Amino acid sequence: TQTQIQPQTQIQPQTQIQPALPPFQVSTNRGGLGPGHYVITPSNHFGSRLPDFASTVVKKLTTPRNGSARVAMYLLEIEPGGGTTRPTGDGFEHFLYALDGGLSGPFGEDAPASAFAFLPAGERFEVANRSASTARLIWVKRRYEAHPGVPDPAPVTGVAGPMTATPGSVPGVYRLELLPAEPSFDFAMSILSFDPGAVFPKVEIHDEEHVLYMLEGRGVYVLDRAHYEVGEDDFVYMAPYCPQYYYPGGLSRSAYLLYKDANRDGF
Ligand code: UGY
Ligand code: MN
Repeated sequence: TQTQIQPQTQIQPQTQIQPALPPFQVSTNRGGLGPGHYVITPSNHFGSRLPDFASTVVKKLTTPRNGSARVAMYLLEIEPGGGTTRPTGDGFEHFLYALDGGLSGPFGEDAPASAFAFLPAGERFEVANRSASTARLIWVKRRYEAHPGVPDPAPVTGVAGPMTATPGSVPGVYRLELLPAEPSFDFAMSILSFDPGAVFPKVEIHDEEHVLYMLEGRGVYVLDRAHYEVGEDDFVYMAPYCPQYYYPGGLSRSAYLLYKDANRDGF
């Protein structure tokens, strides 16, 4: 069975405030590494290739080689005509999120930006770019952690539509869950979005690991004792128990895609 995620509460689209802030300077290194965290910006990217992909530049934002991660996040830049050369993904569970439209894959043919798909462990996927421009895909991959008595999760596809408000969330902070909140799933994928000036309710310190990809806007991420200016297309890794706080900044809404391991006790 296939679960279709539907947005519930519509948030009013925000009026565009002009002028926009200037883009970050590519030559300015905002990236960095500290206790339990690192930040990678587009100016820090270094492209790799993977054997099951043709005409695709791979940015390995995190893998278990970082020492603590139990997850990988890749940014794939798939050129026109590029994509998988064979069904890929053997033995892992996967979450795919299209940053640009035009890709064909488990989320559908010629899918719009923000289409996504979850594939349970054991399923493989193919992806192709039949459009005329390069299209980017976020790929999250991890080993499934089964739990006795809990059924394995089913595939999920959807398109992350307008933001939905989570009951109990603070004013100006919205959270859209992309996967069902069921114990079958050993991770959550969410889109957190923030009105400018919204207050993140606390400095969090928790067992769960995060990988984060900035989808829009800008702000300041506090990781342990360090402050990082972050904006669209930046990546953040947070190890278990890394103190974390976000100051939404800029003149428009900011949003990020967030991975969090869930529903397991950490052993
Ligand atoms: O759910 C979370 O742990 C989330 N609030 N953390 C974060 O955005 N850094
Ligand atoms: Mn957190």
